[in-house]
Amino acid sequence: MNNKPPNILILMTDQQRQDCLGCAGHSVLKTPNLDRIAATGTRFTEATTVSPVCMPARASFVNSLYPHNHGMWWNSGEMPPDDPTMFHLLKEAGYFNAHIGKAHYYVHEGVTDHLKNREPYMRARGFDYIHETTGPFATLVTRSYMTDEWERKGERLYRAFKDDYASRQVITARPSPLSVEDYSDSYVGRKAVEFIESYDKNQPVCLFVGFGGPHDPWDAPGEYAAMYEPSSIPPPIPPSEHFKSLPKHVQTRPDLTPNESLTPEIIRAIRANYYGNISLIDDWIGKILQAAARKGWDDNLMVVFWSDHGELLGDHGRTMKCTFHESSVRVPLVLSWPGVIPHNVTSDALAEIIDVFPTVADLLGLDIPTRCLGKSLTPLFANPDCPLRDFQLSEIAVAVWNGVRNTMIGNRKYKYADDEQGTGYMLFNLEADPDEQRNLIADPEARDLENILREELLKRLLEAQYTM
Ligand SMILES: [Ca+2]
Repeated sequence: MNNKPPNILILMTDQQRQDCLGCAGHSVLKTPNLDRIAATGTRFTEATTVSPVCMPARASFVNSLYPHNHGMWWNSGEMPPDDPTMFHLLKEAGYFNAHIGKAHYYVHEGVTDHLKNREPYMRARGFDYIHETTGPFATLVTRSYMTDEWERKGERLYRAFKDDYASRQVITARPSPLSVEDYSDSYVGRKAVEFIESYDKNQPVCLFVGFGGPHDPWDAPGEYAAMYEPSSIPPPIPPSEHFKSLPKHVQTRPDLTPNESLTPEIIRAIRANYYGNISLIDDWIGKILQAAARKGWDDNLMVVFWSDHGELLGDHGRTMKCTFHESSVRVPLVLSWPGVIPHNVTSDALAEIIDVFPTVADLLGLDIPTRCLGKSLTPLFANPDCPLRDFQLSEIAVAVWNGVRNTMIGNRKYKYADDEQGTGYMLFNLEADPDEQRNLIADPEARDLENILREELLKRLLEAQYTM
């Protein structure tokens, strides 16, 4: 263990699938910089989100609790002011905490007209430097330093951005009217580089960089929109017969855009554009790592890379997330700290995104707060076969479908989901059916399996009863 505290970079993307990394064996997508982080660290191939939607997942990441603990089951609510976060712990340990880009720990749309008005909220969650941006859709209605810059440029950039979005009522892939330089992920990447270059405090720093992409609406700009040839794009998992028996929120995009517009051509086009957006972010991650190296940080640098949830991207005839299918709940998760975390290692342990907080605390030699419900991954760095947990838990309530709470439990072999009445609606044998084509919930021969998984689900919920 290095005795000097490392600088920490937490790099996150919004809505990036677990399989969308070059180092995960993707057949088309190239992510050389993310691959480099993985080569210098440990990549968790089976990591899942504890909620397949923005705000609950992000709140859970910073407080290591599940949605049923912190109360945010959807993109609504706020983190309680006295809720200790990973950043409070780092601050107590002497860190200067900076946030650049999308945080989304409170509602962006309709609550404030400019994100700078919420800096006291962010400060109360442990951040010392705050430069927030909205995700793509909230940018239509909520201003930020990014939209200020667009307006300052005087080229009607903000107007062009809004007009473009207004014309995307059906699912489509089309380059943003913004240049590569002005595109939101370039803005976030550039601000992160500038922060690193100008950092002059005599404190270790934890810099959280939140990219708003590759979240839809599939508007990667300029050359990135043309980087991947649609005809080379791997096809989606087809819809299956059982799909129509699933709850409405599983069948349909929460924003109600009809799935019928998802033709094979559109799916190839949105996939190609999504990959282009990931490549744009990957290029910026390369520049951020270079800036850190120029500053001498790479002598002792911890890097965490993760995403809040996946993206169906045409799988099962649907886009976006909010379901418990693999494409939606599995996320990339990489931790790197050369000399401490084993390099070029993959682990298939059943990690959850709430494990990062206790892992970072453990690696820094800090006491893990007892209320953290995630598990430290550090025993896996010494012994990759060390048992972690038997099942992963994920929760969501989709507001536009009456907010019914849904809970999932799963591992590499099985997956089960039910609603708040305890009615099971999803049961997959992932070993026999990795594409989740045969829902066994109504299969009399699967009753015993369903009962076992429901019991495991209840056990996990009993183990995680902390209430705010
Ligand atoms: Ca998200």
